[in-house]
Amino acid sequence: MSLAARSVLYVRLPCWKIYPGGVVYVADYVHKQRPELAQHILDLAMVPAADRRRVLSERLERQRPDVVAFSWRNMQSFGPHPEDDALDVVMNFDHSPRWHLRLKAAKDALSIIRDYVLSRLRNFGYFRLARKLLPTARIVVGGTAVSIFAKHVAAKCPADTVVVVGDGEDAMLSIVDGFTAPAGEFFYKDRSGTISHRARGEIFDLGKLTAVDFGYIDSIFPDFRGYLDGDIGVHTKRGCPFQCNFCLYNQIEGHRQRYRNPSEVAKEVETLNKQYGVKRIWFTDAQFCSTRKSTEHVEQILDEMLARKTEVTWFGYLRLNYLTPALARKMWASGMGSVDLSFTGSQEMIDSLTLGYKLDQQMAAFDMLKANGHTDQQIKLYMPLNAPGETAETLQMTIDRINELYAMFGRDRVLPFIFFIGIQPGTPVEKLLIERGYLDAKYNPLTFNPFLIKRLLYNPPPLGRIIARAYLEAAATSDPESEYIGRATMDNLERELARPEVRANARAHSPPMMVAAQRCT
Ligand code: B12
Ligand code: SF4
Repeated sequence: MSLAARSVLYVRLPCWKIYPGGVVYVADYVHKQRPELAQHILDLAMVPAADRRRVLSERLERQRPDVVAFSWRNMQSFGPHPEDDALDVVMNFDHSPRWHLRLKAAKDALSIIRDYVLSRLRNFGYFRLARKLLPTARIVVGGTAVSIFAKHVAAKCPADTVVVVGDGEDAMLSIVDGFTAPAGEFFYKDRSGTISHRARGEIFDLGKLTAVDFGYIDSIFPDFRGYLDGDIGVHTKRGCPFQCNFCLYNQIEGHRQRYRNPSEVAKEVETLNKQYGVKRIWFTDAQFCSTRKSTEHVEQILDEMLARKTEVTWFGYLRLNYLTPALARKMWASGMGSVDLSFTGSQEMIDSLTLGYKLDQQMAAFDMLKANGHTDQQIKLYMPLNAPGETAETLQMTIDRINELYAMFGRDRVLPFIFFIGIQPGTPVEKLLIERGYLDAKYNPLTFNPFLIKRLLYNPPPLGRIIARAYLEAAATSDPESEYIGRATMDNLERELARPEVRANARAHSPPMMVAAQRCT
């Protein structure tokens, strides 16, 4: 296809119901540049599983778009936590003292793996269907999952497919313009099946992302209104300059932080709130508030939201390095619904994970949040338990700090999330675990092998077993109505770690401490 396209069908591939912010930003941007282009969004997450193939083929036949653009969010989605059945399954399978629970876990694990395998195979099947029904249409695939595994995806795509890595706006514009002056980063499988790669030379300026025209989105996306009673994702910036050793967000978004105009962000929130009745916003940045500059940017956005009197509850991943009392007050006043952040209670683990902040500073920031308007909001602690470097002593320090937070905010309001790091491709922790022989250098991160999948969820002995038993005991004995499982788990863990023989055993079998790969500042 060398001519500019006249029509695009965006197909959001199935995942758990979650607002498809990525494809909305792409469609909105392309529309503002090429208003004459006909665009439509079909959201397969909103179509019952049994009907998806039929609905897609009917749409392709009826609409016959020049470009079929798929958006793929999750591909390797194993990151089980207490709100995900998979955590129970993994814990029971490896560590339950009862054989019948282990057997049941093995059965449940097979069904989870089956869904995992099928969802990936079905997605590739949708690409082939598009190629079969529309032999001359250009196929495009983008989204977070693709950004991580682009090369793998390109190898399995039909001919004449562009697999876009990272920001999709400029790449998609160049594709609808005829793909004669390509932009962005992508892999292209040409008509002969040869794959080429274009690295991103230019940087997409996020200042170009004006407030989304939701009237237009509503007109091309029939399921848009089906999301309005939940969390709507709003992006304020892209990129993260840190390198926490387990994280690949900066591979997806880049290391450099790029910002949207605060008043455009606030306008977007205002329109969602006042015209569409949206009450909950998720700021979908890798980190909503992290560096000094991004903290100033956040403050400007909150100032704009306060000036516009938006009435929303908002959420986002936070780091509290540069919090000030004034910003804390604005966060609460503008509707921050909970404090969501990575948490580990020892400076040793913060350094080992290269998280790049001081624990004392983080605890002082909690004090600041408490003193400047906290009422009943939850404090959600995403704890990378038993990551490389964890010892019985560092775990105990984490428990001590959580106890301090209970005293500060009230026990009921603090939610320690029990989760473990997932080893992701290209991260420092992956490199380290290959060096240590925990993983084979040639392992396949997209494997369907259940034992390797389990291994990618890092929770090794000796602490792994102690944590798992504490969790399983909490699941069996605590009442979810009156006690949160993460709190009960940490209590059990504290009791276990107080036993001298448990500590001695943990000490004797601990792997060596991780050497910090790179300190972020
Ligand atoms: C914010 C976020 C969340 C929030 C979402 C809040 C909300 N209401 O939106 C919460 C905390 C709820 C969440 C939950 C989960 N998440 Co999450 N999340 C993210 C995060 C940080 C940002 C995603 C986002 O919305 N970005 C903003 C939008 C604007 O960008 P985008 O979608 O990437 O779209 C851009 C490009 O991808 C591209 N693009 C997108 N579509 C298309 C289509 C075409 C045709 C083109 C050309 C381009 C294109 O262009 C867009 C604009 O530039 C990413 C990591 C990251 N840094 O990207 C993880 C991420 C997407 N999440 C991930 C996972 C695993 C999950 C969970 C499964 C975790 C769990 N175990 O429960 C759940 C699943 C949720 C679900 N229902 O599916 C993984 C997916 C990994 C993978 N390889 O499959 C990621 C990548 C994080 C990771 N671990 O690496 N998540
Ligand atoms: S601060 Fe760390 S965990 Fe957060 S996005 Fe950046 S690298 Fe990832």
